[in-house]
Amino acid sequence: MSVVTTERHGDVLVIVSDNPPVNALGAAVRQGLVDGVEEALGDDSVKAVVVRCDGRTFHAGADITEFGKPPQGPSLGEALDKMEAGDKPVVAAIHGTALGGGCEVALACHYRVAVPSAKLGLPEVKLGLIPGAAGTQRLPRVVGAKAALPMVVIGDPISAKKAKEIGLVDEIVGEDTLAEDAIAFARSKIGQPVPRSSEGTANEDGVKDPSIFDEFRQKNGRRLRGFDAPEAGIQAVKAAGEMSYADGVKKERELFMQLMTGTQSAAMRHYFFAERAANKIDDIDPNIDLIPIRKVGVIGAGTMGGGISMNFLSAGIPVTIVEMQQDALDRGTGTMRKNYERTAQRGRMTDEQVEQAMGLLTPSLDYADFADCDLVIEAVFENMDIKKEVFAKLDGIVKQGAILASNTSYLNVDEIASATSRPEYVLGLHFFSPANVMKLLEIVRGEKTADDVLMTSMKLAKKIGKIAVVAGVCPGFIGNRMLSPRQQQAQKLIMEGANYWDVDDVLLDFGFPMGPFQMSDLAGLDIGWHRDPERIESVRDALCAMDRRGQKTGAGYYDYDEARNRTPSDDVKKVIAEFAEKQGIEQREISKEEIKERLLYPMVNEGALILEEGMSQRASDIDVVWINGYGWPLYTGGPMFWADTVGLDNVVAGLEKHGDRLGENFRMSKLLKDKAAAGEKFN
Ligand code: 3H9
Repeated sequence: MSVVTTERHGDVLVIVSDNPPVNALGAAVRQGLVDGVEEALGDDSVKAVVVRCDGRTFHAGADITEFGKPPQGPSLGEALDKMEAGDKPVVAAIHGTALGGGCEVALACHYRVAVPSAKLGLPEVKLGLIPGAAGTQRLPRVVGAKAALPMVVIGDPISAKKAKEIGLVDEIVGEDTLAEDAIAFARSKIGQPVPRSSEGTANEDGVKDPSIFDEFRQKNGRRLRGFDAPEAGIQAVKAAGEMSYADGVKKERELFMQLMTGTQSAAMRHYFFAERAANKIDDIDPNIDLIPIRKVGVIGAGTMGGGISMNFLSAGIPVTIVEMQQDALDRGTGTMRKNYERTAQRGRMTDEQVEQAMGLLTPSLDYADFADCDLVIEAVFENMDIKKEVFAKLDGIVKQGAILASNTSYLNVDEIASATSRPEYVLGLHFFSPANVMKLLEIVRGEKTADDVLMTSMKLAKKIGKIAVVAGVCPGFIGNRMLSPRQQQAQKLIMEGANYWDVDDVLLDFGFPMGPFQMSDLAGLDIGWHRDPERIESVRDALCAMDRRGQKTGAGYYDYDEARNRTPSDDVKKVIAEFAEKQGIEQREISKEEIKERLLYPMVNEGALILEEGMSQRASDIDVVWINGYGWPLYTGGPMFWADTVGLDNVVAGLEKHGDRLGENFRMSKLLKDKAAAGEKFN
């Protein structure tokens, strides 16, 4: 059956697309839309048209899987020009998410009606693109440049209500009566001159006050740093005010094509599919029966335990949180409340929602209160003996069939599981700090973890808004295991003479939010310090003894001014040089190129080892971990995709070139070497 069909309702022709799952605008759909419009225009008895979709959503965009392949059938732009050009009113009937090309379809229609739950948006920027079917030219003409900017440049969808407020939607219709209401609306417009988005004049706001563009750049500069598409989006929206519609469309096309053929968009499209692939567990039936999770227990009310608890409370799942001492419990729950209240102050939660969430929390000093929990997560001190003690205790208390999870970031989950009589119910749920904010969740699959336990955890992750990736049991799992060689290289590099600020700057320039030495200063150098100023065994000991304990003392690796701006310190450089001399390491000048290669290539190698050992299901999972947990720049696609763009042969050659400098622990991955030799890629 055709993916696009037409239905007659008296004098109204309804064009219906049905292309699951998201009614993406593939070649067949575009052709169907053109055919439908031609049918309407060619038939005198048709007086108005409705464009609608069956299934869960209005068109959610162009078909991303077609990108990079030879174009087929009519382009979306051509189809939409046809749709807009006629004199019979065309009404878009929107439910679900009218995104990207879908929003452009709606814009090309003369009118738009939507159900209250619908969302509209131009998320192309999240794929490293801008809209490519005149969205950047029609939208500002309908809603004004000021309202169009965030939609094109940030790309978050807006609600139907907001869309009505800014003039993008003409009428909100009944949630369950969209089809009929859209037909009635279309009929009410018969005989009236049709408003064409391409002829709108709302874009004049940007001509009258061109400062809105710079203001927008300034306000969002940090968030958009390193990305190419946002600036292209700003230019396209600006062009909508300065150029004729036809020239504006040409400009949009130029910018779109530049982005489409660039690496950033390829990387971001890779990430789009990577995030969805990470959800899938290769050897488990996705329809397996899940364990109902109605109540969660959390051990530890510190930063981690509190943050973990908030995820469930926010999702409406009751949490019992247990601490050893009343004051620690009070402090922990107090912090959780404060965090919620701060969110409410920022308008992202109502006071009622704060009370609702906190109302689901049961603080306790007694493990016995975990008895009826369906999932218990421990977030206690990172020490194997303590963890095993905790799990043995849980095993005796928590009902059979419940999941027991460790938030360990490093330890052997199989060994932890061995402390229980039910290792198949044990797994790792590695949250990242702050756990109520960070998106990533590493789910560590133990040797004996049961399939339903793993799948339940995956689904639960989605429910609490996390991006979950499955990792196998190995020290540090995926994320911290790959961080380790980078940290080792950073330390080695400064001993060999690299400026520590160059090490930070290389990572900043690459797109990380922060380098390792800035990070140490921010966290505080005295974390885990023995506190004996006489005992100086490392650079860190020396700095702490000098009372350079990080940002909080105004100095760490860097000197800090009042505004916390950093300046490199000669004193620190000297301390490092003295240490190097003591260790017999000769210092030399080290280029930024070498720094970059020695920080990043060993990470790729570690990722390859992780794959080789089956600790990650697929290379793209590793990319998802590093982008969401460690600030790896999205526009490079993650470490493994980035390595593909560098060329695996270049990565191997780089690693071989640095040879012994990589340290005695360095072990080249066979998988990496083989792939490089065969001219293959990870993705
Ligand atoms: C664009 O429109 C360019 C234009 O300006 C014109 C150019 C000329 N294409 O996310 P889900 C798949 S750029 C192909 O799990 P949800 C997805 O991979 C596009 N496939 O569901 C998954 O497959 P699988 C602008 C797509 O309910 C399945 O559908 N639009 C597309 O959590 C279900 O997806 C966007 O960027 C697509 N466009 O969320 C919107 N979209 O089951 C992108 C989805 O095999 N899409 N798939 O893993 C989304 O944001 C979400 O999918 C959506 C649904 C919110 C719609």
